[in-house]
Amino acid sequence: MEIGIVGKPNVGKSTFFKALTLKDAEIANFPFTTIKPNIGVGYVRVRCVDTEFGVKCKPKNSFCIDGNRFIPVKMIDVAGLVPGAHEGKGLGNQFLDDLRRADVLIHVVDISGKTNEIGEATENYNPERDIKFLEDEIDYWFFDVIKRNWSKISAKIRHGGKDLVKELTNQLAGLSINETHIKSAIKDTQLDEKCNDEDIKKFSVSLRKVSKPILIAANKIDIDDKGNYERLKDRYDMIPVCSEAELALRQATISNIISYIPGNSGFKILKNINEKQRNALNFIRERILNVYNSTGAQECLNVAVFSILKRIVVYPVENENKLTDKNGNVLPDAYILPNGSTALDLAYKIHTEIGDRFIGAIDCKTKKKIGREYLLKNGDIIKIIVGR
Ligand SMILES: Nc1nc2c(ncn2[C@@H]2O[C@H](COP(=O)(O)OP(=O)(O)OP(=O)(O)O)[C@@H](O)[C@H]2O)c(=O)[nH]1
Ligand SMILES: [Mg+2]
Repeated sequence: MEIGIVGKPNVGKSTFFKALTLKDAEIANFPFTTIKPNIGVGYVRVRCVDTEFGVKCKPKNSFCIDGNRFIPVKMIDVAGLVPGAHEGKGLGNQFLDDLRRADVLIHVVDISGKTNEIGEATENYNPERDIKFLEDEIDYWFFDVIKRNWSKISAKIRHGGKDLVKELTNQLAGLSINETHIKSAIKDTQLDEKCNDEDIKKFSVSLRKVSKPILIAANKIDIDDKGNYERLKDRYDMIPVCSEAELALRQATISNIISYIPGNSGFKILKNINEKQRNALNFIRERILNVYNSTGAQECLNVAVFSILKRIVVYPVENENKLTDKNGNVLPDAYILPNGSTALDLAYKIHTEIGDRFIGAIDCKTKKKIGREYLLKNGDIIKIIVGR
C-alpha cells in the first residue's frame, strides 16, 4: 500500500512528508523545491492488541510506544502541480507517473490562502480553487493514460472478441487500479468500446474517484487568519494540519528535549531549554494542540488508511498461547490488510510458501480453528498452520 502526497508548489508537501517519515526532504520557501520524488516510510497509529491481553509486545516490523503500535506505510512526495500541468505548465504532469502505485492521495493545501496558484507568496487566495484544479489535473493524467491505450483496447474488443473489463484491467494494473474499480467506473459512466473522448473523460473522473481517493490536509492552519478552514471544513474530507509543528515536535523528541507520541494532544518538556525554544513549544501547545487536539499530520495517515481505504490490522503469530513468533517475540508483526481479506490472504502476505502450504489457522483470541475463507477482523491475532 502506498500513500501519495500531492499539491501545488510551496504548500508544505515536503514538510508534511519529512515530519511523518523523518527522512531528509528539501524544504524551502520557493516553488519547485522538490523535483525528484521523495520516497519514505510513515507510520499509522493503532491501539496495540497487547493492551487487551496484559502482555508486553516485542515488535519487529513496527514499533510500539505506551500501547500505541506504529505500523509502516510507504509514502511518496512529488513535485508541485500547477493548473494546466497537463498542457506542460510548471513541471508538467509527467511526474504524476511516480504516483502510479498510490492507493490514496493526500492533497496538501495551504489553507491560509497565502500561496497563489503557481506557488508564490500572496494574500487572500481562495484555497478551495486548489481542490478543484488538482482533481482536474489527476483526471487529465488518467485520461492521457487511457487514451494512449484506447485504440489497442477497442480493436481487441471489436475484432478479437475480448472483454472490456479484462482489457482495461490489464492496461491499468500498473496504476494500482483493479477490476472492482473498473467495473464501478464502467457502471457509473456506461463506457463501451464505441465511446468518444468525452466519454473517456467521464470514465477517467469516475475511475479517479474510486481508485485514488483524495484526503485534504489543510496545512499552515497556524496562519489561517482568514478562517478558511472553518468556512470549508464541512464541504470536504479535510483535516486541519500544521506540518511545521509536527516536524518541530518530532525533531525535539529525537533531541530528547520533549517526550511526544505522534498524534497526541500534548507533550512534556524534559529539560531546561532557552527562551526561544520555550516560546516555539508554547506556541505549538496553545495555538495548535489546544485548539485542534493534535497537529493533524498523524491523523491524515490514519484517516487515509483506516477511514478512506478501510484497511484492517492483523497480528500473525506462531504460538497461539504465548502470542509469539518462534523466537519468543510477543506480537512481533502487525500487517495492514484490505477489509475482506481471508486467513489465506494473510498466509500469502507473510510468505508465498506459507500460503502454498496453508492447511488451516487458529483465531488466537477464541482459540478456535478457522479455515482459508475466514474473513479477518481488525485486531485479529492469527496462527497459520502449514502442512509439509
Ligand atoms: N506557517 C507554516 N508554514 C509551513 C507549514 N508547513 C510548511 N511551511 C512552509 O512552507 C514553505 C514550503 O514548504 P515545502 O515543504 O518546501 O513545500 P512543498 O509543497 O514541498 O514545495 P515544492 O517542493 O516547491 O512543491 C516552507 O517555507 C515551509 O517552512 C505550516 O504548517 N505552517
Ligand atoms: Mg517539496
